[in-house]
Amino acid sequence: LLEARQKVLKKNDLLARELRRRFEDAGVTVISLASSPGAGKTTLLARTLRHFIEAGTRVAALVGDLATDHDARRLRESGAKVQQITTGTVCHLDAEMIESAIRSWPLDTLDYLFIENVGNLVCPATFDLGESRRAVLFSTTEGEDKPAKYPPIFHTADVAVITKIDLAAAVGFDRAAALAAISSICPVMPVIEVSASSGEGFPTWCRWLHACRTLQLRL
Ligand SMILES: Nc1nc2c(ncn2[C@@H]2O[C@H](COP(=O)(O)OP(=O)(O)O)[C@@H](O)[C@H]2O)c(=O)[nH]1
Ligand SMILES: [Mg+2]
Repeated sequence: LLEARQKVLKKNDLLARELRRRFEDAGVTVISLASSPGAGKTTLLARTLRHFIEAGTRVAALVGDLATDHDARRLRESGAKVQQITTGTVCHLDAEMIESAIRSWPLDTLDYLFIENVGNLVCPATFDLGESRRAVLFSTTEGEDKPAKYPPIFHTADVAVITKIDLAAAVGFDRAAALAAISSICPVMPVIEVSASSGEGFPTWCRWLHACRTLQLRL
């Protein structure tokens, strides 16, 4: 079983490496979002797509769920090209799913491609999607100890995003404990605190996205 699992991961890693090369050659910055269900990935992404489209930035998104195209329909309202990937019983996206979703996409017409992973803090940690940067989100309503409970996804992420900060006071969110939990797992992890509803912290999220792209284009 272990051998079979290692083979699957190796195959995924090779394909992800190839995807990353294609994304870099096309000049597209690929940002993936992982979180537990309901942490606010789609809401943040919808606001991000709207904001970028208004600014004339070329954006598209892939979104993974076990079933339904609800999120893709929500995200398409921004005007961006969006494709839903339904995984059936699979609890994460993998590089093969990404490759087949973008096969006919002219990548060089994009500045950013966002990938919303299946809601889950466990399985997405193991699967490289060829993304440039990975964001892990957790909301003020989920408790402060998520990083301590699910270290692997935090280890593989480039930024931690605390979402729904408009609800922090109402749910008694202990901000200092949450920041300590993140830094105990990843001492140098940047943290962004945002409310996709009120827009608080949203400019910081956008600045981080811009920095990712600037860095990629410079390298
Ligand atoms: N108050 C508040 N609610 C939010 C925020 N972001 C998302 N939500 C709500 O949380 C629920 C789940 O959000 P969704 O974006 O679908 O989460 P996903 O499953 O991670 O994609 C929805 O009812 C959203 O309206 C936020 O910043 N503040
Ligand atoms: Mg969603």
